[in-house]
Amino acid sequence: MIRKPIASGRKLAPSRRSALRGALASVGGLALAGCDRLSNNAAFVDVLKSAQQLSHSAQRLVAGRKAMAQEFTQADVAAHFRANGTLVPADADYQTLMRGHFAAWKLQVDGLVEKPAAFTLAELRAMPSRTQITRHDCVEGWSTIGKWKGVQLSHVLAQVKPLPNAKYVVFRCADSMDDPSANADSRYYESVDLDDAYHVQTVLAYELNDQPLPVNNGAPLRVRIERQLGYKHAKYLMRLELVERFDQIRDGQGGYWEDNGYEWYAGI
Ligand SMILES: Nc1nc2c(c(=O)[nH]1)N[C@H]1C(S)=C(S)[C@@H](COP(=O)(O)O)O[C@H]1N2
Ligand SMILES: [Mo]
Repeated sequence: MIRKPIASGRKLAPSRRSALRGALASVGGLALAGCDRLSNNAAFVDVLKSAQQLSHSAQRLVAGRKAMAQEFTQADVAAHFRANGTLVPADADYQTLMRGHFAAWKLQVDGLVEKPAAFTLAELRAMPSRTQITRHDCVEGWSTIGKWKGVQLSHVLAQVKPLPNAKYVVFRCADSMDDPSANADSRYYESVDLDDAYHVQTVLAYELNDQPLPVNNGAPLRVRIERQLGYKHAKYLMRLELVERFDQIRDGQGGYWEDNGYEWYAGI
């Protein structure tokens, strides 16, 4: 399901602007090769300027996977950030962590890495942080703008040192999606490739709207994958696993909703 692109009028990030400039320069170069009189022609310059009003999706084609998701201002933040999916994991191990205010919680980071590690919330909070106000788009057709604070996933990955064959990050969550007493593993999970893992706006968020991340929204830690739909933004993170392939995990599609028929790459 592809959602409608955001309307124009947004401010381009510097990296995006220079990519766009490069693209415009080559458009100009091609045209001038055919007719260099046009370079002094005001109408032609207008054509170039209008190219700056390219649709959001065309800009994305120009700038590629590094393009930034739109960031908003404090005035745009919704009074209440809607919650969806699991609201309070019923799993006994999560319930115990929650009762202890997540003091005993740790994020395990392992798989294809040189130095597997486990990080406490205090350790993650002590790392350099990024704050971003973004719009969350759920595949069900609703959106909410919220302010997130967390540590960039790239920063955490730099500490565990992914091996050359690592291609995806698998997010393992605390919440079982059906009867948590069942033996089969039905916990929520997700995965992204390294382009998204190292994206500037991919953060492991521990704050929402200047408050500790509420349980409804994934306490103590959830990931933000700002260029993709809501179901990629795994809540209740317990473990990050670096893998070369995910076709042998669960039903092999790379995520709980993917195993139920949704797209693995849910770009917006
Ligand atoms: N662990 C876990 N992560 C999850 C879900 C879930 O049920 N469990 N739901 C997904 C869906 S469909 C959406 S839209 C967002 C909702 O995040 P929110 O509750 O903060 O709005 O979380 C995503 N991540
Ligand atoms: Mo969603």
